[in-house]
Amino acid sequence: MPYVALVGPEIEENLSLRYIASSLAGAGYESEIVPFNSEADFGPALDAIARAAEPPIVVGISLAFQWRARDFLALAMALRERGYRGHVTMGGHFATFAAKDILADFPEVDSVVRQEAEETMVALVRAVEARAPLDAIAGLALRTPGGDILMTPHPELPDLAHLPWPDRRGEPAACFGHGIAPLVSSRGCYANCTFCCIAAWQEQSLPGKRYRLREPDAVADEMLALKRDRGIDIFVFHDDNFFVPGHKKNRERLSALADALERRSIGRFATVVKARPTDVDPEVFRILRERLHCIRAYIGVETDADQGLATLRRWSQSKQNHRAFDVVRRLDLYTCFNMLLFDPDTTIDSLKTNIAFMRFASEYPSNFGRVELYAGTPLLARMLAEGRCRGDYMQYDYDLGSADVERVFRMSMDAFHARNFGEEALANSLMATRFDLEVGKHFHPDVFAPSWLEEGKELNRALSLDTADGLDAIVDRVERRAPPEEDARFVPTSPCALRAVERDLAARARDLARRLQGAIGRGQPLTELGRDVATPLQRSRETANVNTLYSAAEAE
Ligand code: B12
Ligand code: SF4
Repeated sequence: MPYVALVGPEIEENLSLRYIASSLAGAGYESEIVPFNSEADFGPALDAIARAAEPPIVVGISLAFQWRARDFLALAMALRERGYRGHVTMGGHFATFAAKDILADFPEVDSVVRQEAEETMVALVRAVEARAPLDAIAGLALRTPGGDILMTPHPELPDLAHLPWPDRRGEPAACFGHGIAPLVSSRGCYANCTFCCIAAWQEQSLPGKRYRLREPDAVADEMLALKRDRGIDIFVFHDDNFFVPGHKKNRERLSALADALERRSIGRFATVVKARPTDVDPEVFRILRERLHCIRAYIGVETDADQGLATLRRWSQSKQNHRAFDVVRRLDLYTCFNMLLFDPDTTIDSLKTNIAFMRFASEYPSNFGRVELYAGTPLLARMLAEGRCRGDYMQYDYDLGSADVERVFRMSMDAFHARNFGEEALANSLMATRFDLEVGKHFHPDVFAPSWLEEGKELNRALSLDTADGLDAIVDRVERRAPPEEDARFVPTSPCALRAVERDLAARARDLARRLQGAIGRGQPLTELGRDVATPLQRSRETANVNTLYSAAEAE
């Protein structure tokens, strides 16, 4: 029986692969999902395909995360080295935008499936099985016999109303025994931020609109099935943006979903969503909180500085950021956010504004970093045009707008990398503790002590304020023109001082999670995993290197 191997990160149920798997199943093809989450999975992933009793007819490799592209390309190389002779294809955002370069540089890869892939992948597998030509299939990038790269026509987007639900094989994640599932009620986002590959990708298919929706009843049907068949209580909406433009439309859409769930008597459940600050309207969020039982809304603040809002084309203003947090505070809704402190135009003043915002919202978990230049984005195009990029299509690097800001960036990454992006990054694990608390409060109010939530907020506040203090101290040092050669010995942000704060807060968080678990008396807290659901497992190492992984494979 011909089958397809689908390789990608399975940090949680990977909807990209699982939507493709269910479409393949609908066409009569089995698939194997091969997780490749980190370097440690390289050998097992390779073996799963290269040592299979029967090789898959097609290997589909996900290149949704650009920072992992080298790892996945290394896998394609190692597969060929091990003698795999079937068709190797790639897909996802990065693969779509870099299709020509990938096919030109990696002969191991036969094709790239561009854009949303459910239907193209079925057509591709059918054609490979029948040994039929591939150039009649829309949505592909191919190498011609002459070595040129052929882009077949842009594909039709799949009709969300008719796509089979994602394949849910395997055990679901859980928090205190409450099953967790990711799902989507839409694809795309109406906004058009300069740094966002989602907007750039959707713009290719639906110019000017950039999103499409599923009907509330269809979403409610999927949620009910997940609840009944898999014991899911917590629904994590991975929609790029759970909201549509216009508060009235959002009120109607959210109410329609809540009504549909009530009609189905779904019982107790909770949701997790993502919003832009401009989506946060008191009435929309009241419905979200009270009727869709939202226990966490990520709010994409990204920047509060007028300069950053313009550079990133956020279509939002500082007052809207502040208003959004006033609304969630009034609703006592758990929120988290990221700050893109560093972008190509960042000034010292923008840094100060953004650090002040971290203080303003300090009881909510946050993280900060630099804007990366993702393939396909207007920001990358601008930086290339300005001659400011280093590296190549695989990963572009750049210097910030001024030497002072660059110095602040270097010092803050040295100081805060472990806290923000390390293996046990406290910025992530405290989000998990806060999630545990919200799950306890929502599902177990009878045993939940309100003081625990205050303790949780205090932990978040302590971390945010410590980070803000450190960043302010760095900015101050740079503004005072203190000697750069002594930056590494700067005491307020020395690893020793920062790690001591982190150890203390981590111990308090574990203690809090243990007390919570003792009271609830079932399942495990997410704190034990060290990360929240849907919280980016930040890159723990610099981008892995093709040669390192590839030689590891050769050595086996
Ligand atoms: C869920 C999610 C996660 C989950 C990961 C879940 C998992 N896979 O295990 C979590 C929360 C852990 C996560 C983490 C991160 N994420 Co994330 N994440 C998403 C999100 C919101 C949804 C993905 C999804 O499931 N969509 C629904 C499915 C159905 O759509 P899809 O993924 O587009 O899949 C379709 C096509 O892309 C294509 N396709 C995809 N894969 C494949 C494979 C093959 C073989 C083929 C043929 C086609 C194909 O076909 C699919 C079906 O139509 C996306 C946004 C987005 N729209 O993709 C960001 C996104 C992918 N994440 C992003 C980033 C940056 C990260 C982090 C690096 C953030 C950080 N700073 O730490 C981390 C990295 C994690 C890691 N360790 O690698 C960026 C990637 C940008 C880029 N070009 O690299 C995105 C696009 C968000 C953004 N605004 O920029 N993320
Ligand atoms: S709001 Fe978020 S998802 Fe939408 S375009 Fe901007 S960064 Fe992308």
